[in-house]
Amino acid sequence: MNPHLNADTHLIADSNYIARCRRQVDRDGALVLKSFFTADAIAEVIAQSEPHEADAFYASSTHNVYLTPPNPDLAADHPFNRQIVSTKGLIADDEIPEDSPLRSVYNDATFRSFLCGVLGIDEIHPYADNVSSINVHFASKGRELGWHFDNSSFAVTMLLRAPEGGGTFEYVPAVRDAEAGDMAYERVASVLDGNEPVQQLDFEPGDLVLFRGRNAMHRVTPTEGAVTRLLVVFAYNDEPGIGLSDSALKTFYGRTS
Ligand SMILES: O=C(O)CCC(=O)C(=O)O
Ligand SMILES: [Fe+2]
Repeated sequence: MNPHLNADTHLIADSNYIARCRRQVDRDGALVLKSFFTADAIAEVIAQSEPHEADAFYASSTHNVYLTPPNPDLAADHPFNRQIVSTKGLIADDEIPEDSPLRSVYNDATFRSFLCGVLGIDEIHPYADNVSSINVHFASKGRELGWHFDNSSFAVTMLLRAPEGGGTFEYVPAVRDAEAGDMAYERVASVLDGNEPVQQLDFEPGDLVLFRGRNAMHRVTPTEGAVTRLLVVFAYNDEPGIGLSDSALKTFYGRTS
């Protein structure tokens, strides 16, 4: 069993436990497993990550909620083109040390088959590029992640350090059905204009969060206070050989390799 996980409370190899987690993700679109990572693992990852805050990449541009380039045939204030500000920074997979507990968990066969079982997928693979698989996000005072839909159907995250205030994960479930090609322009505008009720997902450092972010619109509010919010994102694909395009790499990482 992986030494960085609290295996006695989270029976990730147990089929009943997996089935229970799966029912919850299917019902809520999200699952929070409290204290999934050990306190030692969190402390070690913070110690390895903090010195890299100065090297973090901060995208200088804005984005739409779909994380795609704008469509010049539509008006600037069309929901497809409305520009969102995100100011958080990140360090990429190739900046995460080989001996990081994050790599040990990301690559763990039992953890991967747990994710497959919970998400109802047959296969799970890392990204084929060298930056996307494991990322650490930094949000110091005033920095935020604006409203968006994820490109991937699911996200796996772990908070390393909570800020004093702000840094709240807010979402509106089932805004669209991306698989059916639904762009949900009216509802997107309504969320951006603050006219939809918003839910909050509460999680603490060390909790594992699974979230279906392709159809739920979500954001993280600006950090308040002097403590930087630190969060890990584990990104996977359900097919092998998928990497981000050079233009996406430039946008999200500021470099292509
Ligand atoms: O920071 C978070 O809690 C969520 C991150 C997120 O939504 C993303 O990376 O797409
Ligand atoms: Fe997201």
